[in-house]
Amino acid sequence: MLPSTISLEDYLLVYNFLSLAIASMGASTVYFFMHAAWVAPRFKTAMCITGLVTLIAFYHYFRIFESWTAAWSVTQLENKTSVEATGAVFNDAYRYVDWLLTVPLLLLELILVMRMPPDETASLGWKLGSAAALMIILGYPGEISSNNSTRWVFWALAMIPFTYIVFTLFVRLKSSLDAQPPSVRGLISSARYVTVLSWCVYPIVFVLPMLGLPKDKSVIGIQVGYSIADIIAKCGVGIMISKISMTASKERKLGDDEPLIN
Ligand SMILES: *C/C=C(C)/C=C/C=C(C)/C=C/C1=C(C)CCCC1(C)C
Repeated sequence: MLPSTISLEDYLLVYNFLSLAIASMGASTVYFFMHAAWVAPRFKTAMCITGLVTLIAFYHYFRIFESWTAAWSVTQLENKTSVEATGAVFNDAYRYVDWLLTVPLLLLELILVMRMPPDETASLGWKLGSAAALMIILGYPGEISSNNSTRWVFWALAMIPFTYIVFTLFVRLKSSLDAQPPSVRGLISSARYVTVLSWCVYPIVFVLPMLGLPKDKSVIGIQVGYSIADIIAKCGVGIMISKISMTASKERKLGDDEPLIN
């Protein structure tokens, strides 16, 4: 639920961050799909998935932006500006449906660049993907509640699959490092840190209203916080994945689908 009024600065801060997210997701989508054509065949799936993630987010940010502008009526009369709630619902579900689709795909793109044996890729993909879906589904009832105890309960429940995913990703990406060509080891290691750190932003942003932040400020903090984290986790990590794929593709001539390390 939105407060009945917010300041013009706060309204514009969210407006501009949502707008930045639309631009970042749109531009990244073009960049990733073009790179899918330039990398060696074994990386094409990872690059296509990276592009799908930002394409799905591009659409949802458009809808979130629309929902934000519909939720407020901004009037500027001489030197008096006011931003009042119109009563239209600001739909949090766009964000959660977006995550439900993009988080399992993001995990898959990371697993794919690790280049584990196919059966291990599939089993890890299913395990992490289902844990991610569970995490988002458990977070949603908390997100739409303005009752702090309800929020804490669902936060704590969602933290269980979250901890499992972050821990598994951190350990598995680390153990895959030794099997990677030296030219991409540093990049994979950075992608691992950027992913884990950006993911940790979400459960922190979620608790803003529970830490006694006034309602108008927590609405702003949540929208700006999630938008920044999404840009880093989707566009930033995607750029690292394209860099890894391009670098590793150059290790052998393009089109060669042999394993780089036997
Ligand atoms: C592109 C979107 C990404 C990477 C979204 C990631 C979302 C999370 C890691 C969300 C985690 C949450 C918790 C760990 C507890 C509270 C509820 C959530 C869903 C915000």
